[in-house]
Amino acid sequence: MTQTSCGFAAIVGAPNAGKSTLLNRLTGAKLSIVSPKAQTTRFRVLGVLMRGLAQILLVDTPGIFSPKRKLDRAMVKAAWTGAEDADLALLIVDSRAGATADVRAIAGQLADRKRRVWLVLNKIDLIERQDLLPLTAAMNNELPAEQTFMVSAANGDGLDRLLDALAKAMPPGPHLYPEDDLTDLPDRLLAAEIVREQIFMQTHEEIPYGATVETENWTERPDGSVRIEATVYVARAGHKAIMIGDGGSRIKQIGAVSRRELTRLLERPVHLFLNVKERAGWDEEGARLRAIGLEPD
Ligand SMILES: Nc1nc2c(ncn2[C@@H]2O[C@H](COP(=O)(O)OP(=O)(O)OP(=O)(O)O)[C@@H](O)[C@H]2O)c(=O)[nH]1
Ligand SMILES: [Mg+2]
Repeated sequence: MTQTSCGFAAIVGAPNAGKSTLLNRLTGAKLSIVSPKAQTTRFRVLGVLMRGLAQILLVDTPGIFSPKRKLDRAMVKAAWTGAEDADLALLIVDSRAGATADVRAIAGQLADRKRRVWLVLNKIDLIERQDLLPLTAAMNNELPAEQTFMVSAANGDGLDRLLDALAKAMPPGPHLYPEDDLTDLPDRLLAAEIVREQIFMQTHEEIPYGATVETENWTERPDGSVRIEATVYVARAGHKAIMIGDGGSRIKQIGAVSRRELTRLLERPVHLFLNVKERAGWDEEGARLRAIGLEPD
């Protein structure tokens, strides 16, 4: 008799390694936001993946770094909880950045925690093949990885092999999610994340790190469209002016691109209203962190 299998694989690593890109590419869906800036992801994002009879539950996590603010501590805690709760941790390494001190430290901690770890060297499209061997050796010095994969989450290289291996590694058992589910991310949170992605793309320096987005109102309209109201909280008065831009140009542009993206993802017309509010210290405020699914300390 054929048997189903199901398990969790957590995608962990330093900020900017390509974890969210990998989740999106493997699931073929936009579940987790991506930007060229570090510390884009703030909470765990689940992707449900079917491969034959195997259900692979992939968990994207925030990058692991030295946390300072309550927000940062909750992000890093969410990453480690993701790794702890999983059957397997995929340690994603940016091949171009190499075996940095930060990556070595994460590897050391995974080894100490005695997690099953697979090493995934990402962004191989950016480096010479001959540089991969020394990197593999350096990383395997830090932790005993069961397997090593060399991939490009951006162009898909090497991902078939990774998927086959993941499917094989899932423990026998019933599927935990319906087969056509893609994620457990609520639409309200997805909408807030899409806006936050545009903030990461369109603002710079400390602005994106000092901002959070919450969906305040969600109204399905009789004509099949949806009206979404979201608040962008910024940490300082100066940030508010930059977020809004000259004559409202910046927030308009953030709204325009977000609306287009949400129309595509939700497959219906979207009316998006963004309101920017100054809220000093939101990043130390339990309620703001819980609003995005984090567990503050
Ligand atoms: N060239 C190339 N770029 C990649 C690849 N994977 C990811 N990127 C880029 O790397 C940047 C960071 O990608 P993310 O997926 O946001 O990285 P992350 O690890 O989720 O980052 P945090 O959420 O901040 O921890 C983005 O600009 C991606 O487009 C890859 O395989 N090749
Ligand atoms: Mg990410």
